[in-house]
Amino acid sequence: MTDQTSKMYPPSAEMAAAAHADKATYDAMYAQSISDPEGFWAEHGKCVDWIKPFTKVKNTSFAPGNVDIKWFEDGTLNVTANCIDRHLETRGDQTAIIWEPDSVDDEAQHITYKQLHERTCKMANVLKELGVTKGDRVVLYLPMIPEAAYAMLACARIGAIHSIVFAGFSAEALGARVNACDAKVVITSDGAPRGGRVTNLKDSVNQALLNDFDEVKCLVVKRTGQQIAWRPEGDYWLHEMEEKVSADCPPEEMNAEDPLFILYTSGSTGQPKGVVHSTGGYIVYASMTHQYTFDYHDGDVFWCTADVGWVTGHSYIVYGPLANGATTVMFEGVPTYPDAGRFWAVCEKHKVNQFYTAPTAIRALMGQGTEFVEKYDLSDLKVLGTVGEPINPEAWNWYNDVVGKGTVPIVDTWWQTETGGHLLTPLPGATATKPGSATLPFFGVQPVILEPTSGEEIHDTAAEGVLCIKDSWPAQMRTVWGDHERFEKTYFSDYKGYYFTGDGCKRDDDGYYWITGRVDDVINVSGHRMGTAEVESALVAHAKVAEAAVVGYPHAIKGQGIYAYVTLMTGEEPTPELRKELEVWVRSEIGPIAKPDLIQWAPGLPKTRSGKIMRRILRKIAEDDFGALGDTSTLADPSVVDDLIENRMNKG
Ligand code: 6R9
Repeated sequence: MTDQTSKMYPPSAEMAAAAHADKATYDAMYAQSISDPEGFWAEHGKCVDWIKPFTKVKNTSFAPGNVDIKWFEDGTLNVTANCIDRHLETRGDQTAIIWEPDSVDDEAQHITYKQLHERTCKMANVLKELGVTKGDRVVLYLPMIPEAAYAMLACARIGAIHSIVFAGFSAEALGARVNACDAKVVITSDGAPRGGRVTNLKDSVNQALLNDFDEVKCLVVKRTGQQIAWRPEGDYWLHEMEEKVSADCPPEEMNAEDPLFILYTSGSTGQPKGVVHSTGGYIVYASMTHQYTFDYHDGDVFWCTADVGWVTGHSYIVYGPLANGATTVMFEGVPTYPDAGRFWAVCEKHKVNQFYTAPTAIRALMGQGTEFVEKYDLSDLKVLGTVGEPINPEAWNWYNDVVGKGTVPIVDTWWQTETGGHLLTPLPGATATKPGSATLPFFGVQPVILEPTSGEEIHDTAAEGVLCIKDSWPAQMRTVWGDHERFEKTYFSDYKGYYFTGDGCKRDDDGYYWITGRVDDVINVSGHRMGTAEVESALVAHAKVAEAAVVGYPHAIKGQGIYAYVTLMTGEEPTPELRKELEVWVRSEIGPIAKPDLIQWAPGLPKTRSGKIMRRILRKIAEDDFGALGDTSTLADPSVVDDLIENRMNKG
């Protein structure tokens, strides 16, 4: 690893001096957070306002059969009191949200904290009118419009639990998630403009609800004014309901451990998991990571380009920035519309100080040339961030040289839906960075590298294996919705006493961490997690498909692409039309992000004698790496592999 570790980018002296933490501060705070977690979090837990202050800080166990995670357990608070009310006196007229619409012809909106308060309270009262009470679940299926933030906060205001379903998911996927958490209300909009095209979200909601979920109410935001089909009963316009309710809605007093939200994410089985996050620990950690990782200061304009349908949008568009009284940018569009300069045009227009995006977006823009960046004044940028997948050094260098002009520090933040906030990340004034490394742990985080087979912790500084975390941090997920056993089994059973991340990792001689990618059957497509089993079950649900195996393969823009091996039912012909049909089928079962990039017809799949598909071999074939298939002696029928290779070479 010497070649990778040789190039270091230390923070500038100005940055180190002005930042919340320089190296000495980071070192001291980190040391305290590990030697005295109780003391450290007792102090930093006060970064939010409590209704009833906590007296207990940490009560957590990763013990097999008894996994239990509680932080600040006797404290009470309300997240919206922290994200809105406490700012009203000092910054009521400051912009809380800058909304940048999809079309450059539409005007941006600047929503002040006072307005945010009013809209959130109104929406909260509308939810109450619809019968929503504390603990009820509300599904959000919305474009990137301010109402998405109001809806999240409105739920938090009254103690309802939101579950956001990415608006790019299909009606099928939406229905499954409404069902899984037994939601009372779905909030959606008429249409959703994105990249100049409009999708009809209400149609998908109707498809999802009409047959099986008549009793689920639907609250509709008017975004485009297009024609939509109304269900016979149970549909309501938000703007009509808002006329009838008051703008006063006192925040509900919540226990620190009450759930704040559920967010479904892919794992190695076919069924997505409902990741449950708590109220107190989550908001403390979202606020603190937002402040330190991005070195956020009062008055800064912060832009995270994620969608609120992903955890990144939860923690770093809405909860973290608003808890800190920031101005947060919410962008409805895509990086390449109307052209590849849009991100930089928006940075210039709104004088963005911290910009946070994904490697897949950087790679896509990198291919379009530097002139799209150079046209714009990016001199307000102070910190650049990345998240979602390992960033390759070429993309890192382009981000650093072309966007940051070599003077803006890059924070490569490693974390997960399950972790609620950053676990490995540089701090801009403290950490010398290396292109491609997520560097060092955040306060309170104890990463360890285990030998994958024995599960032994590797204590040498330089190490390679699976990444686990030794002890809890406040924003750790608390359970899988409705299935605590699955929570224990997924994260705490392979390596006893540790939280297992599912990622492979190297640690170099300087103790820096380098994520090498998932070690389970999860692939990372454009920074979105996709369980191979989910795509497989969608494929085999098609009448003409007998069997399917899905693996990831290297893709220049997406990081990983979806490669599907498909065995057809006897008598079915493998035609180009059928290939198209299967692509459309998977889109409608899961959503466009799950569409296979390549489908290879497979007369047979390589299986062991006990019937297990040998994915290792399928991965190698998909990578065009035929020389290194490894041991194939346990295959029931080794000739299957030769057929697949031959077909792959003929691009069959
Ligand atoms: C926040 C988010 C989590 C998985 C994670 C890892 C990959 C995320 C990364 C990264 C390398 C980074 N990942 N950030 N890999 N470097 N900076 O992305 O959550 O959608 O749950 O995905 O993404 O593999 O395990 P989520």
